[in-house]
Amino acid sequence: MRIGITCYPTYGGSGIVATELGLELALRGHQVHFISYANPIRLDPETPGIFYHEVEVSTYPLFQYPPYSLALASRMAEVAERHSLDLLHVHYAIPHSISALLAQQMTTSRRLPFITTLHGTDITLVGADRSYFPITKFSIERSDGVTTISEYMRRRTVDFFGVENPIEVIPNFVNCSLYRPDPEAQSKGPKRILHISNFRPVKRVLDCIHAFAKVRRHVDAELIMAGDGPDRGPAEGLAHQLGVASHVRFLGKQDHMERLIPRMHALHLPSEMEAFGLAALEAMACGVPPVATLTGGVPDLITHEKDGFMEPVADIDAQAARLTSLLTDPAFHASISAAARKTAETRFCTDLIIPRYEAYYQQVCGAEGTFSRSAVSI
Ligand code: GMT
Repeated sequence: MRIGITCYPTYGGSGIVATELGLELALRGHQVHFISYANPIRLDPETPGIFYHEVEVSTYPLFQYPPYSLALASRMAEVAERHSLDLLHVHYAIPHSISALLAQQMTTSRRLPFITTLHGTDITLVGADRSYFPITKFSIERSDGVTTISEYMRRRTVDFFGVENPIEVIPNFVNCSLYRPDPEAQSKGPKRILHISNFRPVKRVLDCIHAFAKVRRHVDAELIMAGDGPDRGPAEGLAHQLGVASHVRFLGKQDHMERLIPRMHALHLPSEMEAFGLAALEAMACGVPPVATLTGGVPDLITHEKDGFMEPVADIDAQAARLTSLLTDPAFHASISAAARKTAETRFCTDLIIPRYEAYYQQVCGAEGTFSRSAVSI
């Protein structure tokens, strides 16, 4: 098939999922066209089957806010016509879904179906905002297909927006060959706790520092903070205030998480809300047990006390206790680590999940009557 994918190209779970999906689809013989304002991180545009089309947003003195959504719609329609796309698949509802709807209307040669994948904050924060609620609801209702990444997200979308169109749950996935344990790297140096996020308030990064200060009372550990965002400064300040700054490393944005994660001994994900928790899945695939919060779609991924832990949001003591036991009891660590890897392999590997997207594309295109067998390149 010929698929147009649009996502936020910078750091963030939805862009990562969209990029990995595109790469996997290309490997399976599909033609994938990324349409965005920047080349998505993790995307090598030289990959066979992958094409990248930049959206240029011209400014004009009248435009206090340059209309990216309109420039995106124009580019989507142009790419769809020029490359005979079978469908558009947009990640994160606002504004991508509305741009896709416009592109569909601008495509006159045939009907161009579009699928929207809801990732989390597009529903729980942006979509819940008064100014975006109506357009988010409209974008879901007008999509030819809607997927989301956890059963929690499906329920929440239906309950909150009252939409009646079916929403397909296709969970996040991980490449289990790329993300894999590295016991030798783990055996070197001190015990290491990892946090990965975009350091937004919803991630509660300060809880990582508070919990780490408690862990250090029992074990000579390091905290590795990967990513960047508004709460990085406050987290650095808190590390100094609590006297642990020399044991905390802020790495900033990282491109190769598959190289970093296997060296760690635990992942701390204390988020207020997680629609799924892709970082936890990537850690589990590397045999790194996650200590997360009992929130949103996390229970779709983690089985508490078997392949990871879920403690209440803001319960620093409980989270620190779990991290401490993982770092101080090697046998316990080994059993959770093995179970975490097994969960990733048996439930969330690319080989299991990508065919579900392919089947859904066929279903949506079939329903539209636009999808022709001759367009299939596999
Ligand atoms: O919060 C992030 O990490 C970014 C955000 C996004 O929309 O880019 O991530 C959401 O999508 C990820 C991929 O599907 C999910 O794994 C995250 O749980 C979800 N984040 C939240 O719900 C806060």
